[in-house]
Amino acid sequence: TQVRIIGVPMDLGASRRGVDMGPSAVRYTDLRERLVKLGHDVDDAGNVPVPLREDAARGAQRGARYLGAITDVCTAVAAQTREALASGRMPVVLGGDHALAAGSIAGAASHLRAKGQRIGALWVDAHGDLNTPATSKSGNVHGMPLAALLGFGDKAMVELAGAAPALRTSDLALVGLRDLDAAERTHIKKWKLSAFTMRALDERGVRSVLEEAIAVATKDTSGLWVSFDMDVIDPEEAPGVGTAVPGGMTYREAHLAMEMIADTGKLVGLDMVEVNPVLDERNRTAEIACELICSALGKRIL
Ligand code: DIR
Ligand code: MN
Ligand code: MN
Ligand code: MN
Repeated sequence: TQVRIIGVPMDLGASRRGVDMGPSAVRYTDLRERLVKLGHDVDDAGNVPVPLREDAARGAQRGARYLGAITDVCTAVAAQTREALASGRMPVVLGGDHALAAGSIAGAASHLRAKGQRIGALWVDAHGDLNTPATSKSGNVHGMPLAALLGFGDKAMVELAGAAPALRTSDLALVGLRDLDAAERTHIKKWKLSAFTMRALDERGVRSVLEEAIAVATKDTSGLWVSFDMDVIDPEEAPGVGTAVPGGMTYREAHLAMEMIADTGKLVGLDMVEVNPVLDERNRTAEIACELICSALGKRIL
C-alpha cells in the first residue's frame, strides 16, 4: 500500500496541553521505517500548520474554545486527506487532539462522494465526541468532532469539506465507550448510533463486538476510516493521553481490533490521536500507537 503520514500538532481542542507534541512522539518511534519494513511505500507530508494558542483567539466563541482556528486547521487537514487519497495514498493522520478528525474524515468523505461513494467509520474512543457547542459542558472542541461529521453543531465546522453530513449515522460504529456526557447519551439514542461500550467488550469480547461494528461501518460504504483515540486503551498501559479514563481496552485487545480491521481490506485511512508526551512515560504510549498503526496496516506475528 502507498501510505502518507500527515501530522496535526494541535492541542487547541483540549484543556490540558501537550497533545500538540503527539506527532513528534509517534514519528520518534520510527513509524515510517516500520511501515516500510511491512512492505509499504511511505511518504511523510510533514505537519499541517496550527496556530499557537496565544494567537488562536480569532473566531473563539462561547461554548467552543478556539472553534474558528480549529475549523481552519480541520479545513487544511481535509484538503490533505483528500489529496492523499486522490493520489492513491492512504492517509495516516497523527494527532494532536481529536478535533482534527472533523477534517480528516470530511476530506476522505468528499473524495469518495465525488465518485458517488460513501465512507464508513469506526470511532474507537473512551469518549463519544458527540457534543455540540450548545451541549458541551467543557467547551473543548475535541469533544465535538463526531457530532460535526454527522451534521450537528457549528455550521462552518459541519460544512468544512462541502456537502454535509460527511458521515451518515448508519455508516458509523463507536467502540470502547466508557465516559459519556448526558447529552451524548441522548444523541446516541436520538441519532440511532451503533455504540459499543466497554461493557459490551467485557461481555462479548473484541472478536464479536468488532465483527458487528465493522459490519455496520462497511455495509453500503466503499471505504473504512478508523479514528483511534489512544485514551481507549487502559491508562495503566497508555498513560500518555489527554484525558485518561480508567478501565480501558488492553494492549492485546486493541491489537486484535486493528488486526481485524486490516483483514477487512477496506481501510482507506486512519487517525491516531490524543498522544500526550508530557504525561507519558518514556514514550510508551506513542510506541503503542505506532504498533497499533502497524497492525492496522497488516503487520502479523507469523
Ligand atoms: C467530554 C470529554 N465529553 C467533553 N471528552 C473528551 O469535553 O466534551 N474527548 N475528553 O476526548
Ligand atoms: Mn476522542
Ligand atoms: Mn477520548
Ligand atoms: Mn452502514
